[in-house]
Amino acid sequence: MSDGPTLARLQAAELRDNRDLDAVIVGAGFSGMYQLHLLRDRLGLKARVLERGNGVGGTWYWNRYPGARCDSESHSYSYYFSDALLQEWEWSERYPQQPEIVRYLNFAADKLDLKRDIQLDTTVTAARYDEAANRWRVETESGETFTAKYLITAVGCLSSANVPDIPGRDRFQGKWYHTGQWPHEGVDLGGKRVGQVGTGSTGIQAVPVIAAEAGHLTVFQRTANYSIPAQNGPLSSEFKAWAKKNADEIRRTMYASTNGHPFLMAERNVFDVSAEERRAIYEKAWQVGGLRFRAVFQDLLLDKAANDTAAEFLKSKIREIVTDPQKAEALSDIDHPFATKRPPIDTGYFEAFNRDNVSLVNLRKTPIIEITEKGIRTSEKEYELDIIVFATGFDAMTGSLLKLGIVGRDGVPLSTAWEAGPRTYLGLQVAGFPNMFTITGPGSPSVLCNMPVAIEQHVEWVTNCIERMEEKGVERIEPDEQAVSDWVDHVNDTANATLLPQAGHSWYLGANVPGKPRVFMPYAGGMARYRGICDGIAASGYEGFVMDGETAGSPIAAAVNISG
Ligand code: NA7
Repeated sequence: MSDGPTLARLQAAELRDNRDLDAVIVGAGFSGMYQLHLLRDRLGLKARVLERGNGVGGTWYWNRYPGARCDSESHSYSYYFSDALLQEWEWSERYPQQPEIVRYLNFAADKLDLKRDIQLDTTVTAARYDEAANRWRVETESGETFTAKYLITAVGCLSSANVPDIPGRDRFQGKWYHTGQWPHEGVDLGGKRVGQVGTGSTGIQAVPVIAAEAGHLTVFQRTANYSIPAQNGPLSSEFKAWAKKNADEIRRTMYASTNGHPFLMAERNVFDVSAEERRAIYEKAWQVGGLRFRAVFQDLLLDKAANDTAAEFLKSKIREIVTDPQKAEALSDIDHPFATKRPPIDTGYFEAFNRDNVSLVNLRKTPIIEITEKGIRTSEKEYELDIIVFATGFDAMTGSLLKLGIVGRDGVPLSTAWEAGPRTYLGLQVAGFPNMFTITGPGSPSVLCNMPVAIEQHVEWVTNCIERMEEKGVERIEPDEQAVSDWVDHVNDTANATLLPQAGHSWYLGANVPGKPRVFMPYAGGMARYRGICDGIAASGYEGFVMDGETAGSPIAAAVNISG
């Protein structure tokens, strides 16, 4: 007798079972993977990750452009919750390259046996809250439906590509690519005429690598940018051994720091030292390289006059490096204070403009009019190109969330709730969307922090919250409207106390996407302070959240003072 029908029935039952879950997690990057591990292996819940890509890695699965590398130092760009992972993995360079990060995340997924609960090639198209059942119904592009008590978005902050809608884009006869959707098989740039639009962190990483391969590279720059040399290089065996041995100390430093990096902000102000001393401090920081530069004075983002000294130092470096005076002028004509946009770090960016095969078009003087069959036409002339690279960034922080088609209580779409900009409590929950948690959501430090540190804090907080709910039989949690309003005010006040909003065209503000509301999205109060606020709120019985219809009040006025 054949056991075919029995097997088919069993498989069908198992599939049904797999679609009726405790938690659906969307996204298999750093956050989704850790969230799965904690919900499944610590709380024993039935959880499943739905992932659009064909592999784990999240942001790093997609961002395969030439030169793609993380700007956090590799020994801090790791899961710190597991000593086993920390001790076993070895990074090769000071900053990890994209393929190495994907290898690392696969290593972690295999070690933790996560892949059996990660469903790849699965794009979520809708997630609707069913109030009567108190369940989220999650639909996918292929027509599957999952239901779960908890919906956890782990979609990353920089995953929704922003391809500018320049007239004529579709008639271009060459090829165009966005850096965040780079073909997995790579792109042959050899001898080609390449045009690159965009000089943010991505564009600045890509230029030297593309220049080395292309026949000619034309960089179309709208906003000139600061950049600090990464001073990348292989990690010595001594450093690797030191990092493993001192993992606890490194973790403590990251937790105590403003931006979750493995170094602390110097406790001095710019004008505490003489001009000469200052120059020497900047020079040393330039030699050390990377984001450490930002930490040499504590008031760089608080005092415009202080910031001007760093800005002037960095502009003078550009003028020193770039030999063509016209290029040097365009590259150093920077209109925003240093680090008010995410400060890029580079390997040979400004030096690349000294190559014969690299030219620069200043779009402030000669803007792009259209894309033609042959290339890009500015107000001055047409540039003939074989390939256009859009290093034009992302619909950051909210883009990927809004794409999920989330609909909360009373049929209110998230896009409606956030019409005037994102409104969250702690960047973790949205009023009217019960049992939905947004890992590194808008209103949390996220992109202002070394991401794994921000992610681990969020995932652990969410897990503790869910654990408590399950223990106490709580069916629903969502934030109180007043707590959300207070938090949004606090996020705004915190940003406004810094120079950050002065970069009027930054993606922190949503200003890079036409029509997007201008709201400063990440929490600028620092990671250490934010952690204290979240811990305080949890310890107080989740003040500001409504559990099963009962509100615990709005604690923000008190909570923001928790850890100054
Ligand atoms: P960014 O930082 O948003 O940079 C995008 C760049 O593209 C920036 O130079 C933009 O100029 C430029 N841009 C965007 N649209 C256009 C159009 N229409 N025309 C010309 N130039 C344009 O994105 P990245 O990918 O570099 O970095 C994102 C984050 O990833 C980074 O901060 C790290 O956290 C990792 P603009 O400045 O808007 O004038």
